[in-house]
Amino acid sequence: AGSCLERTLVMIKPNMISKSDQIIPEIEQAGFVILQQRRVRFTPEQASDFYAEHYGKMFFPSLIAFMSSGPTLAMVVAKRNAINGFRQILGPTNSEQAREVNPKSFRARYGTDTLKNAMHGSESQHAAEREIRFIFPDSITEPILSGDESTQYL
Ligand code: DGI
Repeated sequence: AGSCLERTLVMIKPNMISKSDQIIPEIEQAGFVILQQRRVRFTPEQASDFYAEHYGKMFFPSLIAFMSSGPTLAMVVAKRNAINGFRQILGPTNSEQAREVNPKSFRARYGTDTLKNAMHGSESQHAAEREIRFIFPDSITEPILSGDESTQYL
């Protein structure tokens, strides 16, 4: 463990989908392999399901409105330690904080604030598995979690 090949779900959110041609090569240059890619237009109901853990919070209605305001580009990307590795280059949730603590991060450079933070990256192995299945229901469903080399899929 600690260096196993993982998949994570990355999304370019509606406010930055127009920058996809610029952002995608940056993801690849950071060593991530894009395995699957899909443009989705979340309905409010789908956005609510995707972000169900935040139901009831103050920002939930604005989050759902934002995520269903236009198309999103979703990708399954792979790398060793992809989940934590992508969270690193993604930066913190709040784009303004990202500009302070990690100015090179995606959210620092492309995000506006906490809500319109440009991109998504799964935050745990459990979340990655769930989110990949949510967006790519036909995706490989074998475990991606184990450190056991025999479970690697590439
Ligand atoms: O995993 P993250 O996207 O970094 O953060 P999260 O899972 O805690 O929250 C999901 C999204 O919900 C986040 O990308 C933007 C929105 N959000 C989270 N916390 C706040 C928020 N939006 C507002 N306006 N205020 C918040 O405190």
